[in-house]
Amino acid sequence: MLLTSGGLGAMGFGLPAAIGVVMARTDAIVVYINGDGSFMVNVQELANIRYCKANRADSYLGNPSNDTLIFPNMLKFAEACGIPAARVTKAGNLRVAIQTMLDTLKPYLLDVIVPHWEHVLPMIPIGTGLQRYRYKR
Ligand SMILES: Cc1ncc(C[n+]2csc(CCOP(=O)(O)OP(=O)(O)O)c2C)c(N)n1
Repeated sequence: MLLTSGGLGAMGFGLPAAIGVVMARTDAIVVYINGDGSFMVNVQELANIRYCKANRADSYLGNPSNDTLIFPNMLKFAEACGIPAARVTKAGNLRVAIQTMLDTLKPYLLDVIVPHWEHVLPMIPIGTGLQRYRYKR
């Protein structure tokens, strides 16, 4: 079976489409062929390939107290793109890490690991907007 977006089709189609075929046709060996530019459009789906065993309302990205279990390894993404990067897992190291980032004065990735039980604030109730958080003098 050949699945294709066709000539002049949408870049980025291939990798998610290949994942879909793997899910639908568990008996098939799926080969995904793509240009590097199109691969980059949805390259984050590589993480999805490892995630897809369960549905979750939040993402569990490994254990911050064990660097080798953190997934995906954002530092390697940055390295692959030639961008300096650092990771912070403890709140006490955050200030220095941010200062290092700001002092770098060029593209820099700071991967700040936040415990998954932290809330995403502000919570915006359905039907309202951000207006109520607007800064008032
Ligand atoms: C979403 C989207 N944006 C832009 C284009 C126009 N476009 C067609 S081919 C192409 C370059 C594709 O590069 P790559 O995936 O590396 O394949 P190559 O042809 O270089 O082997 C572009 C920008 C497109 N088809 N889809």
